[in-house]
Amino acid sequence: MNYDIKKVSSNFKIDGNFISAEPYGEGHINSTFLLTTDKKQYIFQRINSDVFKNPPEVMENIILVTEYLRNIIKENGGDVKRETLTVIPTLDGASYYKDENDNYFRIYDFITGAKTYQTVEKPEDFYNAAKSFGRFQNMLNSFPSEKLHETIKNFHNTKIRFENLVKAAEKDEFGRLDEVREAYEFALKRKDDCGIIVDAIEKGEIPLRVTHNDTKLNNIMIDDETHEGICVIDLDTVMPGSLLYDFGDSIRFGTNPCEEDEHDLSKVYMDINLFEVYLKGFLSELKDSITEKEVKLLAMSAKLMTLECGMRFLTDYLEGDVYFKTHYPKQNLYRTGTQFKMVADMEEKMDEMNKIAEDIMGGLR
Ligand code: ADP
Ligand code: GN1
Ligand code: MG
Repeated sequence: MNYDIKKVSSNFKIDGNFISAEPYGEGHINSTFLLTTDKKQYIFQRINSDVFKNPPEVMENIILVTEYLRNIIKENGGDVKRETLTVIPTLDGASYYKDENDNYFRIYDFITGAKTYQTVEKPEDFYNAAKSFGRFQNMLNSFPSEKLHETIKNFHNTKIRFENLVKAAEKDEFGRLDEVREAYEFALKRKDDCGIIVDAIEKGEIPLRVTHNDTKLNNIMIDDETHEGICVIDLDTVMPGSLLYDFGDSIRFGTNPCEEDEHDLSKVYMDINLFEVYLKGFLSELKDSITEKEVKLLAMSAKLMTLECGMRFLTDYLEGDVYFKTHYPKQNLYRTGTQFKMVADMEEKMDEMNKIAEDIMGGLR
């Protein structure tokens, strides 16, 4: 770590005197710390500029989106301090600080009385998360999408994710292909699936909307008392996308009863009850805007987002673990294993999943 958090934070308009900064949370991308002063707590982050090539554009998006949300929350009589992120400005009034080593930093108000979860502990929490992600999408319905920068190009282009995996395997820079052959072949067999959403967007069969694009359970703060999904966080990838990306990614992460890097794959499966619970919450918010075609692709999107994420973990393993944070040597390989086990299980349950989606939507029409 080539930065001193106390020194960096002195460039921001924070309340009180610095006491400590401790690593915080389980995000895979940014470096996150809980910053404590003698008055308040904050979230201090070093933005990962290997992943986000243009951090100022990321911050521009976040300011636009949070200001937009703040107005809606105010109109609805909500609590703007807890229901969206608050960016703490620098002494110069900027949304980020860049140091002499080209590190980019930002500070958020710490949202109190709520936390994020790594796995679903209570189905109600998952239902509430679904409602919040649905509401988030609704609130951004009329947001002028042309104002948003594409913070990561082709983020959910599953076809390109597939091509990247093949390139990494062909290069096999770290000599890991033999070890991952089975997983690699699993992905190769599903090449034709990769175009299902991307092609539907290209053909104009499903709409582009402003979406979150990273809707896993630990990107939503659940209130400790009411268990409502109080605030959608991690807004780095808010950009034009498909509602199916947001739905599918929540199912990928939340319906797996285990951690994302579970070693014992016999414990990993897609909990279809949780699929139903999430779908009910999500559609209760989006029933009026979701299209017929999107409804037909809901179940498939869960599989595709899981396949895509598995391919990304596998690509990163083949490329020497440079993208996702890892805490031990084969973590990306274990993550790949859980994703592909989930994909296989979803394939077996696909008819049932589709029927659940049709039934829930039927009841709401
Ligand atoms: P990453 O992009 O690395 O996933 P996140 O922005 O999601 O980083 O932050 C990592 C974790 O830090 C979150 O999962 C959450 O637990 C916590 N966190 C982030 N922002 C806040 C906030 N404003 N208040 C409280 N906790 C937060
Ligand atoms: C990353 O940043 P975080 O941990 O919320 C990743 C997502 C993956 C997810 C897998 C910007 O999310 O796309 O689905 O890990 N974010 C980025 O857990 O790549
Ligand atoms: Mg996150």
